[in-house]
Amino acid sequence: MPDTIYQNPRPAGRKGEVVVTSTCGHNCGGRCAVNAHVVDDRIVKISTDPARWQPELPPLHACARGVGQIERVYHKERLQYPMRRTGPRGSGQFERISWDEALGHIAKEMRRIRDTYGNAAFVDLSRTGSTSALHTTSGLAKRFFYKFGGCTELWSNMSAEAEVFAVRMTFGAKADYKSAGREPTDYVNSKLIVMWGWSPADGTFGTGTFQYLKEAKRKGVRIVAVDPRRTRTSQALADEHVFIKPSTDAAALIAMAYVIVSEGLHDQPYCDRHVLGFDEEGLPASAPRGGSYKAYLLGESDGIPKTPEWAQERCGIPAETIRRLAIEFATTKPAALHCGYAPGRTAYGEQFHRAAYALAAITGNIGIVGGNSGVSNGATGRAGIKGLPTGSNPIDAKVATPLLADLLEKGKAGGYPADIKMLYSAGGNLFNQCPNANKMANSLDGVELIVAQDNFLTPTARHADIVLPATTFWERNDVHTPWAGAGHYAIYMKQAIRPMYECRDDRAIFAELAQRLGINDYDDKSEEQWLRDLTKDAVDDFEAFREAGVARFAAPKDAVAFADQIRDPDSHKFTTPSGKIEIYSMAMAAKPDRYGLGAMPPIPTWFDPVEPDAKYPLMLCSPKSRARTHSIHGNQPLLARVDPDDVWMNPADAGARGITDGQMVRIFNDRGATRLLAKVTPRIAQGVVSIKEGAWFGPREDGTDAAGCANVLAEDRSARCGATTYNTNLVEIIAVDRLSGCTIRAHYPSSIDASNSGSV
Ligand SMILES: Nc1nc2c(c(=O)[nH]1)N[C@H]1C(S)=C(S)[C@@H](COP(=O)(O)OP(=O)(O)OC[C@H]3O[C@@H](n4cnc5c(=O)[nH]c(N)nc54)[C@H](O)[C@@H]3O)O[C@H]1N2
Ligand SMILES: Nc1nc2c(c(=O)[nH]1)N[C@H]1C(S)=C(S)[C@@H](COP(=O)(O)OP(=O)(O)OC[C@H]3O[C@@H](n4cnc5c(=O)[nH]c(N)nc54)[C@H](O)[C@@H]3O)O[C@H]1N2
Ligand SMILES: [Mo]
Repeated sequence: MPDTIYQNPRPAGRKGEVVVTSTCGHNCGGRCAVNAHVVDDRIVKISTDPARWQPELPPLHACARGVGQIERVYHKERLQYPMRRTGPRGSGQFERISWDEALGHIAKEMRRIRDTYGNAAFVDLSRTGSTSALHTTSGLAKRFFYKFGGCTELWSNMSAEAEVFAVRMTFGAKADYKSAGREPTDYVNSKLIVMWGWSPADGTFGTGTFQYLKEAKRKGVRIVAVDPRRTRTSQALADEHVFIKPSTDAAALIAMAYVIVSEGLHDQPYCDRHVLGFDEEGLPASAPRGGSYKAYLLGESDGIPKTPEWAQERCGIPAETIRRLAIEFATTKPAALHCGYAPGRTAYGEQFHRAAYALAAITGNIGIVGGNSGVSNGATGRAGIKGLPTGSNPIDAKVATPLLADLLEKGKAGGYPADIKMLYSAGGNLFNQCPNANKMANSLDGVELIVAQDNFLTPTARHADIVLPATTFWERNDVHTPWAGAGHYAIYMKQAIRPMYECRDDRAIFAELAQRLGINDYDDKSEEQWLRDLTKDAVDDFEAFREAGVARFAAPKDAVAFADQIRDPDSHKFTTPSGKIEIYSMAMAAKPDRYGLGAMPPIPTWFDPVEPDAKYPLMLCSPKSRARTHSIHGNQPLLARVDPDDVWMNPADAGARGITDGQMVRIFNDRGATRLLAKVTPRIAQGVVSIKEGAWFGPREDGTDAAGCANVLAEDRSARCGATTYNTNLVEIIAVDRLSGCTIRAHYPSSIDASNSGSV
């Protein structure tokens, strides 16, 4: 603790301005200094950390979304008072009511629903609108529902469940994905960095990460990108870009391991000492003969050697490239594999991450300076700052998040814990962010009460019966740690302005609702007392922290996760059953179908991700927009200019459909349709198209979404580990005649069934 530095990241204000530091409280991948310049209780300007780049004390420079907070907070569509629905769900017709009426109605209905149907009839849809320590929207809602007797819980992480799971299975029950990577200060120590489905210059992945990568490039580190898109990160940094089809990464990684093993380039002593399941040595007696990864790679267990030619057919990377990359990765030490979450948001996403860690393991790159486990998060975790205590769910009713639409449609009849009667969404927009938006919107008839607590009338709030206006982070005090453990600092989010309109803090809303339900211990501390308590293990001078804005904690002892386990394996075991890195997971072998979502084998294994379907020949992926944090900012025209919405198509795919750059197109499959301008570009692999996630679902009367919402196309399917599968979806695209509003049928490839294309 004596190492903590308190730092002021504010420029001087103009005369009459008070400048206060905060940070976007959202789930945006960064955690930057966002300063409000305030005059007479109004934010007149937003600035950021004026410091220049220096790797030892990286400045916390905000991006366009941080600057866009001024457009957001004073947006004319801010929710101003509680409202009750007057028209059909989704119509957007509401009337103003008082807080007393709104909370009274919710409390009365919640009691009735609990008495009539039991607690499993409630689903908590609260999510990541605010991810700060105290006013964390999902934490506040959990605390509320758990004290109320519980609810059906969407248990899996929408971002990274495949990684959360794979980290636990490979590195042990106590390994946390947020601290299983390495500090960006270590990037310069690598000889080779492979960015695999990872683009921190588009989807922020830690404030400063892109700067550190640039620093590594300046120092001569070779960088390779593997992505269906030539991303901004790849353009700026990569010496080589390798195009791959989404959902097929495990094939490429497995074939790389095959090459390394068959050429004898793996690190045998490292495997002997630290790894379980690379070869037959040390496999538990319970494992089948030929159960090792090596046996699988060489085809000894299934008769199929996992050659680069085998992989090429599946992932689209030329066999020669796979072979060359594999040899380079194994012979350039230290080499660091950096995975994004996106390739894990696929039908067999856990296999991707497990195959990636296996590659890092067999080349001896885990736990060493300049190497990496495959995880791109940092190595620090939350640096001792606690989150709001939530308690635990008194009832055992869990559903994997990607199945929300199916849960709503089928309830008990579909094998789920209950027929759902009430949905409560505080700081979430799951009708937009979960897959299969149309199915969700069409499955609400049996739901008796929907409450949305937000800053805007989002697609989710538009379907609510009662809408409650929440404050933004500018209107309260809080503390925030870096996103996904990326850095060792915290930001004090100082209140900049008084609560606007009739808005209330999420914490105050839940506290009052709890009281109306007879729960008196929901909130027993003042805001300041809470913040002191949550930070006391990390911050030695609360006043200094509050005054300065940023607390910089000491860096972790090792910049790379698992350094202790590799340096001194006898005293530091991995928390897996064997104490080693488990390419062969004993936990998975003991219980292959962990979640009732299908069996997962103990070693990384290839599964075909999608049924080939002539009707929908294009593979869709939906990465992040620089103009949004998920759906947040989706209603801001100024900010939208930073990264306009469009659908990326390869010239060959566009040409075959008579589509030209800038033309309006219809993107569709059996689940729905949306429209966007086509961006025809060689920057995307042939056969793949891409839509930035988060545009606001806006169905027109014919059911077509008009705004480019990727989730009208995504299937509500869960990976076996509980991960979402946004990047395993097939679509077709056709040109739309903008003048007549009709589909241009002349350009149909003959294999396409026009019956679902309709008019736009
Ligand atoms: N197709 C596709 N879909 C995806 C993804 C993808 O890759 N592809 N990615 C997924 C990922 S990684 C994630 S994390 C999820 C995110 O899913 P969500 O967490 O549902 O996403 P947001 O769109 O950020 O919604 C947050 C909501 O909180 C509101 N909000 C902001 N601040 C506050 C506050 O202080 N109080 C209250 N009450 N509300 C507030 C915002 O207005 C917004 O409506 O989306 C997932 N959806
Ligand atoms: N601007 C911005 N940044 C964000 C966020 C945001 O909303 N906006 N959200 C934050 C959050 S909550 C999260 S979880 C992270 C998400 O972080 P990621 O999941 O890493 O981000 P994505 O943008 O979904 O995808 C990263 C890259 O993977 C590629 N990709 C997609 N599918 C595949 C595939 O199957 N295989 C391979 N090899 N590549 C694939 C995409 O083209 C993209 O370039 O981002 C964070 N950063
Ligand atoms: Mo996420």
